[in-house]
Amino acid sequence: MSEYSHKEIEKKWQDYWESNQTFKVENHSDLPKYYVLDMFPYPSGAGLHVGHPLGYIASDIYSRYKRLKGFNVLHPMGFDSFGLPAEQYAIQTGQHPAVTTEQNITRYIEQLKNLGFSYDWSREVRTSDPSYYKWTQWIFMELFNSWYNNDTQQAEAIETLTAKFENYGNSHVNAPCDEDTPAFTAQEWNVFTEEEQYKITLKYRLTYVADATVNWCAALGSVLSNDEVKDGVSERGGYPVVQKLMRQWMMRITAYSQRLLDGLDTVEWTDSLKEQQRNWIGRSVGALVKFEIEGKGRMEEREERNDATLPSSPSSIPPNFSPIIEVFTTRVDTIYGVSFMVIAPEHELVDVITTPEQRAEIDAYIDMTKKRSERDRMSDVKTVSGAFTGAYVINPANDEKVPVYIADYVLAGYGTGAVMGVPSGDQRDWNFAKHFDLPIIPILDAQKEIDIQADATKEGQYINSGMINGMKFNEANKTLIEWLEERGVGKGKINYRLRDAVFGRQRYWGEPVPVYYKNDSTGQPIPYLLEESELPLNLPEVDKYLPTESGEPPLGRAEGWEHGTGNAYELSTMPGWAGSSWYWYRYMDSKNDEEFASKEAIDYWRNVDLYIGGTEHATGHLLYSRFWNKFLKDRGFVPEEEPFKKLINQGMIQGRSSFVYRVKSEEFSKPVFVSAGLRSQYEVTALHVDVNIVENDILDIEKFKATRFDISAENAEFILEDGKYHCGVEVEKMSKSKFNVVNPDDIVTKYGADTLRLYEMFLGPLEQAKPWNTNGIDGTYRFIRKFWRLFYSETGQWLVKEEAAKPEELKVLHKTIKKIEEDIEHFSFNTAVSAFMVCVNELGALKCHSKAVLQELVVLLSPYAPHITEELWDALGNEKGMVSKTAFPKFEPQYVVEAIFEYPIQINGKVRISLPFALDTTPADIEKEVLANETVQRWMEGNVAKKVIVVPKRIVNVVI
Ligand code: ANZ
Repeated sequence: MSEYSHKEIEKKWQDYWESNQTFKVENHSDLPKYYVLDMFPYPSGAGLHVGHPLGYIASDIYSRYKRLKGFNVLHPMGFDSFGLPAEQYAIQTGQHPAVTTEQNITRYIEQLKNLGFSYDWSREVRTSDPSYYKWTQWIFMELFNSWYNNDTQQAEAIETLTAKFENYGNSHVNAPCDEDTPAFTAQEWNVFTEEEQYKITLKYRLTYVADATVNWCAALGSVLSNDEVKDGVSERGGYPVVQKLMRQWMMRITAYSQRLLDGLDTVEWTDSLKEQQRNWIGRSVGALVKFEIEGKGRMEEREERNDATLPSSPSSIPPNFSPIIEVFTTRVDTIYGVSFMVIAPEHELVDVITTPEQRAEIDAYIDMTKKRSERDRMSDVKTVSGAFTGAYVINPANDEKVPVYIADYVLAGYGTGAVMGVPSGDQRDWNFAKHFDLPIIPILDAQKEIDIQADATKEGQYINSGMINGMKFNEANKTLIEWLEERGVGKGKINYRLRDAVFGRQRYWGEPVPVYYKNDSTGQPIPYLLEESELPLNLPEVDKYLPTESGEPPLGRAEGWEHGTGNAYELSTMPGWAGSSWYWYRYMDSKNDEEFASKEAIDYWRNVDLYIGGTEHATGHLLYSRFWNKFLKDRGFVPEEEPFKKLINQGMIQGRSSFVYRVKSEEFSKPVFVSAGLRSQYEVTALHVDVNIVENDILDIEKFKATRFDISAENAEFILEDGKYHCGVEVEKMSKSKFNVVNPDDIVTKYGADTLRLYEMFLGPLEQAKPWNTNGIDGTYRFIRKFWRLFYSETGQWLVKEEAAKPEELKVLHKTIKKIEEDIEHFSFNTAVSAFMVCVNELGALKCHSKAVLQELVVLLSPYAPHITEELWDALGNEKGMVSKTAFPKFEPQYVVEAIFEYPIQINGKVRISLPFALDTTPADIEKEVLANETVQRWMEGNVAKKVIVVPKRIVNVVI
């Protein structure tokens, strides 16, 4: 093929790679391994737009580069194919989500294949496929069969827990468990019935059922995780989300809080991403302090009347009630500044301590709080509100009596849901004290009344502060914690903001949870796991994808869907993040029926070396994946503590919207549109126009007329500039509603995948957000054709010769090799593309046709533009279809060393001129030429040189 035809070339090589399985990799090799992973897509009905492949192009370039560098590279692709959109569509159309999902995947694969990615497609995974979700269910079962041992700092099989119970009861067990876990001795354990024992273990398992406050989205009919809720509405669809208490499957991710933090120090992620995870986990070092309740609460009233249940009581007093409120504080040093206590409106003691006089006020306040989400409550720092319970507690440090309030700035789910209010230490407390006219007790010498949040760690000595008077921060803390511990009224405590993860969705299109229920002796349903041999538990057919009339999830509609006889299956399905929390292992061995991946495969590939994807997964997917990975490691299934060694977030490609301007005038009987440059002369309304009928910002008026029926554009009038209609431009999110979606297929048809790949990289640094601009693509397309011209003449003649390369050509080549290698290593793909452009221009100017040079350049460019380079590699007479399997060109420094040196020439110690000499010129020849030079002779003013000193590659000095 002597004329560059991207259509023919790209199709030819894509077919060749496919039929020859060029990119299939084995799970063993003498070569070192390298695993490059893209965050796999959810196959949406809209297909890919040009923003989606950005990360995939970068990862493909890197994969191809690593292959050339001698690595065995695993580079797979698959689909995160359970999820809400397919289900919403199913609800609207009655189409089974499996059908639309399949269609969407087919379309995605077609689009991805058009771009020439070097995926090993034989390893493709789909999370909604039973052969895949069988293993998601299996991991769930492993989690259910495990507990977390704080002493060994790892998950262990549940049998090691029951062995401890048998020998010591649970007093020696140091493990996260449900709050209502009773204490028992070995003797007691051993006489429990099997059922009682089983129920105890349910409180320790890494997945468990609990009542949890969840984000309930009625419109979506489902629970959402915190990272799926943005500003009080669902991220998908923007529907209202409210707080609701529901019985849910949960995952004990909090057991891993510290390890999730520690692991961040061992991975190569950006600082900002690590910081987001650290904040999400939210470690605080502080103390728990017990305040005894005093005063006229209902508790006392109860004692007076000697009556356990008060007549007006909406709830009863907790069984293990002790008259204490425990607070969590990070500033125990401020305890002498406490002038009130605030507990969360949901705190279990609110009801118990509220006095009859205060009840109405408290009830009204609680009602108000229910309407606010946790997020609103946290982010609102301005509104000061609260209500007095009528009760008091005693500060254990100084025996002072302080009033107890409820206020919604205190969150029920954090710490103990109670805080000691220190107006002189905390801004919110200060605001609160001012509002309710509570005392502000200064505690540091550096402090004035207004000088709140004095950083005690830096300066200041405590005043009016009992046992810590005159001390500095660290000493004060230490002294206080010791003192509290000695008296049993407090202890040091590390708290995490991270919450256990809700693991249930009331939806159809997700993994069924491999659990069924059997009633216990009291008639309560108790969850039991399926046998491993019963997996996968297939998603049953239902008549509709909606909840049942009685409000059960859609799986409640499945007829005859039960385990054995009459044991109901769990009706909720797993959340979106289940299937994506382990998928990188499935790629290692995606066809395995016996295991989620074979041990050999896992031991060879270990973990992901380079992971590329969007920032939106910072606290969701990336935390859950790390959690499951650590769990799998604890149980001996995988070797590495962290799943993703290096992670890069590609920046978002924004849309470049085009606008037309409709004149807002009654005068005209038909619609009138004015070109952008003239719009200031009229009163106009800007309307989005489809970017696909705009080229270089010029509107294709005929197409516009034919497509905009909504504004009866077919008889519209256009006010033009130089005969053309110029569109206005704005950068916005790429989305259908803004008519700025550019489809990669269209670009590929017009310019080819190689050009698209180069252009996407050329747009700017990978990690930055940048607007798509189709206008610039011509330049890249020209580059590709110029590159082709080094091999074929305009008339289609083969230009490449076996002749030896000239030094200038070698210099250009090796300069480029060095630059490209450095750039790829630093993921600086945009600068690499410019370097290629410079190189091709320079070789063009040198009329370079040397095979030795051009063949190296072909290899160098192949990761970026795999099709054209495969074609030329073949034309150069190399092994067909193998440009990706050759070696990356080796940089030879000697070719780039400057061949000439500009010598400064001194006459009697003063530099007068400079003269260039080839580096291999002998000092004798330099001396001769310097003395013969006219300018030098003029400066010598007829004198004879006494001495000429030539310092090679430094200087020449002529002494007269
Ligand atoms: C007294 C104090 C004095 C506090 C002072 C701070 C400054 P982090 O770092 O986020 O862990 N707190 C405790 N539980 C809370 C809850 N459930 N809702 C809202 N606030 C809560 O913050 C811990 C600090 O936040 C704790 O330390 C407590 O206020 C408050 F000068 O106790 B501090």
